[in-house]
Amino acid sequence: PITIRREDYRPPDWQVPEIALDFDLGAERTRVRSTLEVRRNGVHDRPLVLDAEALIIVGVTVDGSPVDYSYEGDLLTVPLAAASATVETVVDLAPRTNTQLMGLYESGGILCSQCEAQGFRRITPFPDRPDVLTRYRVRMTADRADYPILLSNGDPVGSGESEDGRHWAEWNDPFPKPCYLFALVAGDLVANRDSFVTRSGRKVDLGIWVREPDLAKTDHAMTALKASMKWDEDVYGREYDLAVFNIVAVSDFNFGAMENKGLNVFNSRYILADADTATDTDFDGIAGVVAHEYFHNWSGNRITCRDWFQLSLKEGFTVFRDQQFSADMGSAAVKRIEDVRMLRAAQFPEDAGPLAHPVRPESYIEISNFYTATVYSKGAELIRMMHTMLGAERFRAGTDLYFDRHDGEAATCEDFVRAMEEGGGIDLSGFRLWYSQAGTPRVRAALARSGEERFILQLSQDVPPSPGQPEKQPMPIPLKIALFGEKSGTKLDERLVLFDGPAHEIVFDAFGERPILSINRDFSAPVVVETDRTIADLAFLSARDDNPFARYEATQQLMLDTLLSAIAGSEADHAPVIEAVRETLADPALDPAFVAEAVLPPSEAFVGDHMAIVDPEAVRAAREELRSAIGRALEAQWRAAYSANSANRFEYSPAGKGQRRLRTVALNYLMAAGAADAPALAMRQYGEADNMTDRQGALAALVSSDAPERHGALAAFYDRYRGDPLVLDKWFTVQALSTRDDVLDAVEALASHPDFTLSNPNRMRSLVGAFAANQRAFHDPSGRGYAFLADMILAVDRLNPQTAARLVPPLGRWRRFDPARAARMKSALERIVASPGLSKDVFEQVSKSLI
Ligand code: B3K
Ligand code: ZN
Repeated sequence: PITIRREDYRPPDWQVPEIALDFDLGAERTRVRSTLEVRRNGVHDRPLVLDAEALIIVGVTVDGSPVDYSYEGDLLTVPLAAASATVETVVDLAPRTNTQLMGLYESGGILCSQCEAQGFRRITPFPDRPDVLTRYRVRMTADRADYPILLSNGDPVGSGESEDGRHWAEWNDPFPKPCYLFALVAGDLVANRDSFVTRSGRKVDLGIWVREPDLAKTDHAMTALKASMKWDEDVYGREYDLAVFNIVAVSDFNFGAMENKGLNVFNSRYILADADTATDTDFDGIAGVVAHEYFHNWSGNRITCRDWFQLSLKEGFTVFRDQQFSADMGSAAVKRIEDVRMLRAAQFPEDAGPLAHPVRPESYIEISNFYTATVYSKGAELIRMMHTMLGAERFRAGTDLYFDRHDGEAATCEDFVRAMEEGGGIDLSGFRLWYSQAGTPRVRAALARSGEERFILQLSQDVPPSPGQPEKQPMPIPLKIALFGEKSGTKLDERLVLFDGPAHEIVFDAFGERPILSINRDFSAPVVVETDRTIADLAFLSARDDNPFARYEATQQLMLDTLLSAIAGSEADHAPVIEAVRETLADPALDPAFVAEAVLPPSEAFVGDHMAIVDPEAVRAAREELRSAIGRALEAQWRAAYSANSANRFEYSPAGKGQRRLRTVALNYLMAAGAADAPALAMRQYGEADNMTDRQGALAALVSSDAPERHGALAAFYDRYRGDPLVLDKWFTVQALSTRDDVLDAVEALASHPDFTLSNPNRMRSLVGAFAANQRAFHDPSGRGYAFLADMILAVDRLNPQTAARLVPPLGRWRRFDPARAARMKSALERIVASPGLSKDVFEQVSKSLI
């Protein structure tokens, strides 16, 4: 396979200012006639080379005459003498047999397209690269009975009947766009319709298109869409630019959703929700993804990426924007905690492993493998750091300049940074390292007394080596810090420190008492911080820090330190953690949503990440012991929290969400305490719930227990929801994530369940993805978990390489485990890479994981 390098970027040989597409649609066969106006770009004599993957070429003409083209190795080469020409291609494709879900495919009877990153070449021959910007006119003809609705980008400009029960529609998108933003949908769909009036007074027709039985589950997405449109006007001054905005939900989709211009296509799990079938997390996810895709209209579509190495230009920025939106719509503190938890669960391990890459990668074999936590979530942290250093107002001046200067262009990360420098008035020369250096910086912070009166904060950093980058330079790290008086409890100092050398000292004058350090408040930088703070210091901050994130973090650190020393074999002292949890539960100033986050111990994976060699059994045992100790010591408090938070009517509101979350956390502690009535409480919660959050919470608690009730609950859940694929996914997931010892047997059996299928990415991930995230079960010493995952990767790869490749990273972490496990993980990888007919997606991930 060929490696593509960032340094090899060259502008396109040909531009395509206009395209007219004519689709004769059918699930078995679709014929695509495509008319390209092409223009030679610069002075050269190279032919027109179009990307074309898995297409049946019916004919090619230039200015109306047949031409001697060649089609080899996914490239269609057309000789062209003039500086401009009209090139027409006619090709056939077969949507029904397209299991990759890239290009034009069929999902539940709907024909839909997915082009990012390189799917357009599977629809029609085209220079499939994001720096070719084209105006699209699209005509679709299809059977009216099967496909009454025909949608594409932009505005509808005409429709009518044709012969034999077929009909047609035409759409026109006035905004030049890269081909990855092209979309087409044909199907038997109904819409939730609404409208939005922009701040300049233009009316936009909104439609969320689904299959008829799902219509009642689209209100939440619509509310989120309108809120996003308003928010982007208020916060970034960005107005929507077409008369129509459509969203379509489909059940077979490789990832979350796609921001096609004026026609977003969504995985149905990020659209459909009602109280009975969706959890609060689902509701939040829907609002976040609807906002994310909508925000792409400016950060991605109006200004796109010059090449795929710049992916974080649109993704990092847009994730940051959706995070800000969700923070504004609910609890900012809880949102920050959730985002950091995600970053640590997915991005930190990626950055520390064989697939580590900079936010702006230098090379790839398959670009689909680079839609990563690093490009997305770390990319968002980079934007956040700029926001922190500039402040909201100057940050806005920077984004205004960026949008102004690059509107209608394909831009680079460098363009964004320069706009921030000039618009915001800041020097970001050193900051650019964040785009080019991989690896999570480690910061050491020690607060020491110097003489009688003064204190010195000593900071040092190092950035660990990563593949291809053995030596690192120190990074500029914005650290929000504060000092609290140990005796008075008051805040003695608070500032933003820009730490940009290998080491740095800050001197504080007399406070008259010992200060306690609060650092990386709000998680101002995506780094690992090690401090010399004592258990008492952490307990102090856990009870009194006025920064909610820092307060949460102190409790987590306290729990982590406790777990790590238990794992290391010392007598586990649970008392400080229990006291911290007791205080948090008793603090009337805290909202339940925050409390629920703060009292949960860090995940098994997170604890494992802090060990030299991960010991999954020891982590599980220590964590379960701690949970049980907290449960027993505070049983009365958990009972009180459980009944205080039993709302009797579902309401999707920050307060309602917080109560439900804390209630199930309390239930889990009562289960961990071994309270005799806990399974009965769970069963009652399960039976009485008027919402999925409570029901799933109760089910998950039971499924991890030995309570005999668990069988009945699982069976009842299955019977009730077997007809609803998104809910059935949850049934697979709770079993795959169970903490019981027999998970592996259960998962293997579920893989043969009639409702399991490899061809639906949601279902596949609900079982296989969830299982690989269950540290103790996946890393069963027998190696069965690894063999199971390898089998799944190979089976899925034959259908859908993108989805298969995304399952590889858990096996790539073999260096983090003992020699016996590492050998088994490696041999699973070796078995995969030795298999004939491997996709380049899986090949890239596996071969890099073995180095
Ligand atoms: N831009 C798409 C992701 C496309 C993934 C292609 N493998 C969704 C998003 O980030 O908004
Ligand atoms: Zn995105």
